[in-house]
Amino acid sequence: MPARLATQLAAFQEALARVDSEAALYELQVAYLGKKGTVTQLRGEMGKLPPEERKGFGAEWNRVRNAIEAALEERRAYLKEQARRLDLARVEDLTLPPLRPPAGTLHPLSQTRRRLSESFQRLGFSLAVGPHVEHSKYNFDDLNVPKDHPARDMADTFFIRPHRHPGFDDHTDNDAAMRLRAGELVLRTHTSPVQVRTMLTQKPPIRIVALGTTFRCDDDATHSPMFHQIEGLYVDRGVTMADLKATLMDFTRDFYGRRLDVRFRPSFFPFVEPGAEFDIGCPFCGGDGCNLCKRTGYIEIGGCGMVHPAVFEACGIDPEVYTGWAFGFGVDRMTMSQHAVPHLRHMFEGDVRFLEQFP
Ligand code: FA5
Repeated sequence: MPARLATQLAAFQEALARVDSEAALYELQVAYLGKKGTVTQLRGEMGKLPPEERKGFGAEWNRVRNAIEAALEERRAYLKEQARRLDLARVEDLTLPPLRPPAGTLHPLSQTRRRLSESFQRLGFSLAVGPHVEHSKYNFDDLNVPKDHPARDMADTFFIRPHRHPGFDDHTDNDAAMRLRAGELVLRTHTSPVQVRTMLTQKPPIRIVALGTTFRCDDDATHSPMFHQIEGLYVDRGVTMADLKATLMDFTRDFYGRRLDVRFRPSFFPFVEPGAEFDIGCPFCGGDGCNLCKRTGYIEIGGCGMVHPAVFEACGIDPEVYTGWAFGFGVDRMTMSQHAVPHLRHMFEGDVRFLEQFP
C-alpha cells in the first residue's frame, strides 16, 4: 500500500477509537471522505502518478475507502446500540406522586361576600339580586332621590346611552331600549334599587340582603369606580330602629368574631328617615386611633335608617301599616378594614403576590 494511504488509514483508525458520539462520527467521516476530506484528496493525486502505478494506486485507494466506510458503519451501529442500552437502563420511578398544579383560592372580596351572606342568612335573611344596568326610576326616583339631587350628577353616576343593535332591528328589546330617554339607564350607584324591586314584587314581612357590584365615577385610596355593597331590608308591622341596632350589633359580632364597639351617627339619605352612618370601633387599634381609622378610633361601614314613607308609597306598601329599616354597607371597605389593606386598588389589580395572602 502506498505510504500516504497507509498513513491516512492509520490516522483514521486512531481517531475512530476516540469517537464516542454519532455527531463526532459524522465529523470524522467528513474529515476523511467528505468533498475536501484527506482521503478524497489523495484520489485527485492519482493523475500525477506514472501510468503504470495508477491502476495499483486506484485499487489500493478503493480498498482504503471501503475499509474506512465499513469501520464507520460498524462504529455507528455500536454507538446506536449503546444509546439504546442506556435508554433501557434508565430507571424512572413511576410510583412518585405527580406534582400538584397550584390551586387558586377565593378572592378576598368573594370570601367577605360569602361570610356576609352566611352571617345574614343565620339571622333569617334571604338573598335578593338586581341588575347592574338599572333604570333611574329604581336607582333614584322610587328611592325618593329628587331629580336635582347631587348623586344624579355626572360626577357620581355612569349613564348608559340606549343603543339599537343593528343585528336585531325588529327585536322587542331594541324597541324597549329606544323608548328609554337619555339619562334613564344607569350603572347602579348602590344596591338600594334592590329594595324597590323587592318591595314591588313581595308583600311584607320582607327580610332580604342583596350583595353585588355597584359603580360610581370615583377614584382614590378608599373609592373605586367599581365596588361592592351589601343591602339589607326588613319590613313588617311594628319594626323599629331598635331592631336595626340589635341586628347590626349581632351581625358585627358574628362577622368580626368578637364584640366590637359600634356607633350610629345621624346622617342624611333621601330614602330613610331618620338616617345614620354605621361605624365600628377600629378592629386594629381598639379605638386608640391609628392610620387605618384615620385616628378617629372608628371605621365607617355604611348608611342605614328607617325606610322613608315616600319609598313605601312608590312601592305600593302602606306606610301607615308597615315600617321597616334598611342599610347599605361597603363590602370592599369591610374587607380592607378586616385585613388592613392600605389601598382599594389592590383588590382589583389581580396581583398574585397580594392574592396569595388570602388562602
Ligand atoms: C349608599 O350608597 C346608600 N345606598 C346606603 C344606604 C342604604 C343608606 C340603605 C341607608 C339605607 P353611601 O353612598 O354612603 O350610601 O355608600 C355606602 C358605603 O359604600 C360607603 O360607606 C362606603 O363603604 C361604600 N362606598 C361608597 N362609594 C364607594 C366607592 N367609590 N368605592 C368603594 N366603596 C364605596
